[in-house]
Amino acid sequence: MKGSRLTTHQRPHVDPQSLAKHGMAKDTPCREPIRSLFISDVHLGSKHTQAKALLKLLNHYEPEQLYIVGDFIDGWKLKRRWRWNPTYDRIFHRLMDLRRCGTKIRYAPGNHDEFLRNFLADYGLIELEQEFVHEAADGRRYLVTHGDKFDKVEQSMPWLSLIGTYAYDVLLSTNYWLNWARGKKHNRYAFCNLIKRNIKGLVKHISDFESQLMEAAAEQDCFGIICGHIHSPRIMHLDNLAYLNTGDWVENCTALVEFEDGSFELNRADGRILATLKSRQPATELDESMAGVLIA
Ligand SMILES: [Mn+2]
Repeated sequence: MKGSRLTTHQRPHVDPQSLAKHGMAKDTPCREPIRSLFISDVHLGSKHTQAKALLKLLNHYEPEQLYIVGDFIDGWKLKRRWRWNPTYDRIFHRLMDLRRCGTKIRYAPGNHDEFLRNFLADYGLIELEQEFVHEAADGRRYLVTHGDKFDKVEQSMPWLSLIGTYAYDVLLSTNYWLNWARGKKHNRYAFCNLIKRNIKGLVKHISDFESQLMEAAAEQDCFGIICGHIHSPRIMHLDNLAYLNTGDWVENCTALVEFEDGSFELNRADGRILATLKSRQPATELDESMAGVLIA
């Protein structure tokens, strides 16, 4: 145990501006110890990546375990055009600092960094696997995987997936410039979210994806699934199964945090808590005495 669990009200928000104001640069000691941190879909190398916001988040937390749940590097984009900047280097330096401080780093590659799937192994510094089973502090098991293997379009119609990727890029750019023209600073990708929520086929596609992943978790005797891929941060609890999607660092800037009691929070970089999942309640003394009566 590294630190006590703060309540939601006591917990400082991860407000990038306030972090900058208080001088949380790369050398600043970590501020908030947590049990686990899950991030996915950073897409380093894509022009829409929010790398600076991610760096601030990584500087804010001190996780015992860090899971990178795929599409961290956008190999598709880098292959077409090499785009790298100093913020990316600072992110890698921060990861190395975390490793030196004792954080276990586990990386499950996605479809955009699938070249890493040729190198699956435990390298000591980093564990690279197709999927992991994460045991939370309350004993619940979670299957951790990017999720593209359960994406029907990705698997059966890669050409459509590729067109979708270009369309998504156009949508992101359109959204960005629309908001720039309006002078809106907050929720820059609201238009993008609105479009995504209103395309019927896409909504069905997402719900199929979610239920398939929950089934996969149940097959492996897990309580829940932790994934990324569809850039839709969400915590859902259905039929005694949990679905936790960490979101992304292109549109939503979200990360999933596990605390010392096994509870989870889905946090946005601006400090908003999008959703929570309570830990499994320990059996109370009354429950235990009742169990004794029943057994007798
Ligand atoms: Mn993906």
